Amino acid sequence: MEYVHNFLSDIETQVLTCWALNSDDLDWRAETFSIYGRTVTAPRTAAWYGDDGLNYRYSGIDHTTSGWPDQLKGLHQRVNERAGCHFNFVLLNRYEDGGQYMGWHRDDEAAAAPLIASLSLGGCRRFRYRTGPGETSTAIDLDAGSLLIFDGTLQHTLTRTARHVAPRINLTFRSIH
Ligand SMILES: O=C(O)CCC(=O)C(=O)O
Repeated sequence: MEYVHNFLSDIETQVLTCWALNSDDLDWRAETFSIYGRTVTAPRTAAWYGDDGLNYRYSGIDHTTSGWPDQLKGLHQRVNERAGCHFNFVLLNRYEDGGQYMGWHRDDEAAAAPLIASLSLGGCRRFRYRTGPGETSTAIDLDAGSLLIFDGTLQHTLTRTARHVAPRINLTFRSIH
């Protein structure tokens, strides 16, 4: 687990946040999952990009890609250099307010490498990770412009909060086989 505070400068963070929150380029989807026969809508929205011709399939949903937008090309390169890895896919999660979240899970699909680099934009939110259910968890408050490099096979969550928080977008860079 490596937390890089101020990975982006304030101005870089502002420009990227403005694009991510407002651009029509981004096709935000409210994904639905089937859990024990019930259809559940995720409490957040998602968008994605990646190298040409990839398909990251998780929770039964295909995520196909056809290249990177100009706004992410330089960032993609810098994240690769910082993490020492060639990421070929980015999943963007958007949390409109403190009621939107991501529950405990592991990113352990055979189709993806375990290393994830997660860039945070917008409102500061609490991330927790632990080795397994019932184990003690560790919290990190993810500030705008920070980069968290972590092993996605650890259990992790983006917690709900009753506090008033600004919308948050995070970009999780991944390597899909
Ligand atoms: O929004 C976050 O920081 C957590 C994202 C996450 O857990 C994931 O994409 O697997």
